[in-house]
Amino acid sequence: MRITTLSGGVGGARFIRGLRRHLDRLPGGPGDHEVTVIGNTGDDITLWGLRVCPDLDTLLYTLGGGIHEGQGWGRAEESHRIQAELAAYGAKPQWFGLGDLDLATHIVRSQWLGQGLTLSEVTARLASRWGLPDQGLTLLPMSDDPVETHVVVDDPEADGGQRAIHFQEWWVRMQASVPASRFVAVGMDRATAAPGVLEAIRTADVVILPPSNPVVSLGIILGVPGVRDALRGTAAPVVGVSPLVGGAPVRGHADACLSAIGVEATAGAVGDLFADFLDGWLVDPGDAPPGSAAGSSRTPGGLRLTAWDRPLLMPDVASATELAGAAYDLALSLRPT
Ligand code: FO1
Repeated sequence: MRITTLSGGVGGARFIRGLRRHLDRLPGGPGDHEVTVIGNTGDDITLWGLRVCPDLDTLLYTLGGGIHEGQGWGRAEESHRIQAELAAYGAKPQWFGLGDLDLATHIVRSQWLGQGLTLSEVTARLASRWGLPDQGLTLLPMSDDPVETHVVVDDPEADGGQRAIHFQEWWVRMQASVPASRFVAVGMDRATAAPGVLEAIRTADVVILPPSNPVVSLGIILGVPGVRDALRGTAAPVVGVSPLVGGAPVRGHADACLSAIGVEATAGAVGDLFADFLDGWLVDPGDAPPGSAAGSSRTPGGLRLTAWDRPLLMPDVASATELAGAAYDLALSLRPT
């Protein structure tokens, strides 16, 4: 089976790691299922002349076994000697922590990009080092063209009373504490889907949207020309997993992002964001309308909800494997017989 997923950073990566483990346990064994991950690149930032791709790196490290498990980003066994030296020189910014091992990824990616390789080619090389192909995992950036999510915030001192800041500054330095007026995917107007992205959606047997941020991760990938149409047109069942439990994000600042686009922070409202292509939506038991049996309730927009029978949380690999298995089974149940 060919499974295609769209993913942001931490939650998506943990879910896909669980999905891979679930598929490996199925009777046919690991070789029976190929998983393609379309990774968000809107979080990308250039620092000290280096191209940093946080969501792609979180996927590489999580799926390749090098992730800092507690943070969900960056490397395990990390040191920060270079960062301390940069601070000693007064190099800016100092709010984005780059570890010594992580820097090797940015250095080699920047070198290869500088030699003319595409982001897809670079990502394939990085994925090979992390053993993803051997696991039946293909990681594709959503686009080879640079796209950066910027956040428009109110600023009385700025012209017009607003200014745009890079997503990472809003997310990391401000911890999303400043209300976002809107998000702009800078470069999206000139971007095209990376090679294989639209095909992976169109030819999939199953498409799954992990519990990534619906606005700044999945929302950005959906903005890549052709992606949303491919999701609407694919014969594969498309199943998503709510990133909210009881109106709050499981992690990150999805609620701050949703309020910026005027969407209620509920599983149903988020599901309705994708109702034009979703066939199933897995929600926390507390988020299914009261009294509804699994699979029989609907979002306000009419999307069919299926309540998972335990919280959507993924505190460990085993729970991620169970949740991913439930999403996969829901998708299989929606395949035309
Ligand atoms: N997140 C933080 O909260 N603080 C950091 O200093 C930080 C550094 C960082 C470096 C590399 C990287 O790949 C991710 C990093 N992140 C950091 C996480 C990152 O901001 C988010 O994971 C994504 O951009 C949102 O999914």
